Amino acid sequence: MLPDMTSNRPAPARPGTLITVAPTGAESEKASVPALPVTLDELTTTAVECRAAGAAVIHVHIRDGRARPTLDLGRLKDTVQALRESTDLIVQLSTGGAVTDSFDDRLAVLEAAPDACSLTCGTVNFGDEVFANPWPFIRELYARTQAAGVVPEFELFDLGQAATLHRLLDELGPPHGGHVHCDLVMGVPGGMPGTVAALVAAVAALPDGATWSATGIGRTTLPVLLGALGAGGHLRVGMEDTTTFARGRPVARNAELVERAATLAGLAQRPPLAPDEARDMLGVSSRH
Ligand code: KMH
Ligand code: ZN
Repeated sequence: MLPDMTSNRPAPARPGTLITVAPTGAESEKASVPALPVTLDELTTTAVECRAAGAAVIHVHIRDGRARPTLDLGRLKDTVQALRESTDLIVQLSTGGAVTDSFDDRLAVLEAAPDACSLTCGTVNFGDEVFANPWPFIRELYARTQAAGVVPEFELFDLGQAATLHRLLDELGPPHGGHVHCDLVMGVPGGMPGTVAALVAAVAALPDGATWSATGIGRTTLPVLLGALGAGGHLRVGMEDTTTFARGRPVARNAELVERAATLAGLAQRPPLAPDEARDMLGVSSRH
């Protein structure tokens, strides 16, 4: 008779799946993607729908009155406030912005006092553009997150960026909240490919004890999502990363991407974490 390999094993401490929704981004144009949420009303409606569908974190890029990407501080503050009033989602502001944003404007994002922010760990070719993140900028941004009490999510677009994350932690110590959480952004033209092989290599390079999510750009969305679930990771989905739900079928609402992720996480026996469970995991204090 075979031994029972399942008895007396501790249950995994965190069996759930953190789902982050990235609803807007800086790259798609409203004129070509009408479902993209660009106004504050559209964003808060999206946030409420995505919360109901299983999201716990919202990764936010905002647009100006003409739907162009902006890092206007007043708008960012209004956005943080409106999202806090309409949902209990963890509000993560992008410090990546658009490839055209200045380092000073990207640093100033923290003044909008979000719960969390993205922090990209290196420069990457970004299609025909360059998403610039030189070491002095990364270091300064990280130091400011520590001073401001904002929890960073370390964005890795390529394998070598894990070395910069280790350097950051070695030189400046742990992030606010004490926990390291990374997001693998895969399939950007110029970054690591959106493949399971690349995902496994990137996860192996992360610091001990770190949690991670992954997102695949465009047609890599589903392979990366399925690979991340299988490898014990968390998920980021949203129209920042893909505007196509299936071949020839545009995304109608961000919430349908969250619903699909939540369904697959449930099938994997790792249902979505609620925002308070996500706060606990990420070290984000409650502001409600
Ligand atoms: N829009 C890209 C240039 C982030 O939000 O921190 C950068 C980006 C990463 O989306
Ligand atoms: Zn972003």
